[in-house]
Amino acid sequence: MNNNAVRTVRAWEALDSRGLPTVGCKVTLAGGGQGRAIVPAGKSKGSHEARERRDGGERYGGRGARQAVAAVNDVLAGAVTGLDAEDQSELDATMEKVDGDPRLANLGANAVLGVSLATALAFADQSGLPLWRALAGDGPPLLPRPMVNVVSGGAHAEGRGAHSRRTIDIQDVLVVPLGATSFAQCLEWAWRVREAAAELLARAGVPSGLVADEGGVAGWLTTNEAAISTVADALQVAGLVPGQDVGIAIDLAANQFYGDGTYNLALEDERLSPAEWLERVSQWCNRYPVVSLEDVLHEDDWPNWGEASRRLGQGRQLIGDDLFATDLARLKRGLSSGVANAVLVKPDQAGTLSRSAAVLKAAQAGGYATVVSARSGDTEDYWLADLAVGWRAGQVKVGSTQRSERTAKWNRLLEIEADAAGRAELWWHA
Ligand code: 2PG
Ligand code: MG
Repeated sequence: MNNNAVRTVRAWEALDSRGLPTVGCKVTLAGGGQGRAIVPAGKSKGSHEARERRDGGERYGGRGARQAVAAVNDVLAGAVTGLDAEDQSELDATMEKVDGDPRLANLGANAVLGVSLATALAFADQSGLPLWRALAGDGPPLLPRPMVNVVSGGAHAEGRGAHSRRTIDIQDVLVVPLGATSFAQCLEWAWRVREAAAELLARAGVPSGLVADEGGVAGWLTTNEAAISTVADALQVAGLVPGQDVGIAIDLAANQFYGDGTYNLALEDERLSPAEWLERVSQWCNRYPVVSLEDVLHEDDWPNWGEASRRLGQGRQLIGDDLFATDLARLKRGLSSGVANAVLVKPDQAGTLSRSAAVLKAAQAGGYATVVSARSGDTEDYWLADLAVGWRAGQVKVGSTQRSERTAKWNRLLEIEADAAGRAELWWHA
């Protein structure tokens, strides 16, 4: 019998970093290889993502994952048992067929992804290889350059406001250590900036110990721009050259404050037309060393995305997250109309590893940059780090330099770099 044949598949209800239920899954192969994965979940989700299955009812406020777990144990296990774990595309295609819905709404994308991931890990284990090596083949690893969260707002800091103080509308202000020459140095620089930002806020009387979902400071600020200027000031305090050593990245997550055709900043009590909003973002880009913008507009605001790409995408990374939703058809629309120039790749948005890899490859073939990303509700797993290296993605976004579900991925990347003993490459040396 083929050692790589799937022998058993078992799922259970696990918890993510927000304490919400998710799917844990273990796959064993005929040769004894094992893989285990826990599925992450987003909060600022786009409407074009694959569909998670949630139980409803009273348990966990309706967020239970028992139905998704049952879908694995009662349906998917039977469908994939005996399949060759080396053939990830066949395995994923089989599950897509059994589900029957393009967005995997019947069994649940959380069920399907659990099996997809655990099988990839089981195959790597069976082969005696780390997952990244099983995906990348020979050659030194390409470490991704990280984008690291410093100040958070929007859905990621929800509930962190108090009295009349609110958190910012834009979701994440992050740093990209452009000039660092190793992954370890990237992290140390990002840590320095986060420390300096927290210190600056504390000195200004803003509580900085309050941590958002991804480990960034849940800043109580009076304007959205203050979050960006704080990070820009923190770069100087940290002794790093803005725009050269370290650039600023912003995930606007504009879906979250879009309504009735306008972009509505609650903090400033402003309702901006798309043109006014783009003008505002463009001013921020002129004032601060902004090297990357994500979800600058609503996910279906295609005409304005075209305008944004012409206006803001020159010499700057423009990432589609909710816009592309790790969906090949949406990415192709972007590629053919010149919308954005980079894609965020989140396996749970796609529902299978094969779909995620196809989006990544199509983006790279079309000259778009690729950023493999965790979710705001993540887990202690580190397979995402292996995917970023194995797929040669170039960039990774995992959250801040604290909270164990974040450091699990950073620690894995540090380990891969250390194991390579000086042979690892870091994407895009300055
Ligand atoms: C994002 C992600 C990760 P969420 O918007 O890029 O930061 O957030 O998982 O809540 O969608
Ligand atoms: Mg995003």
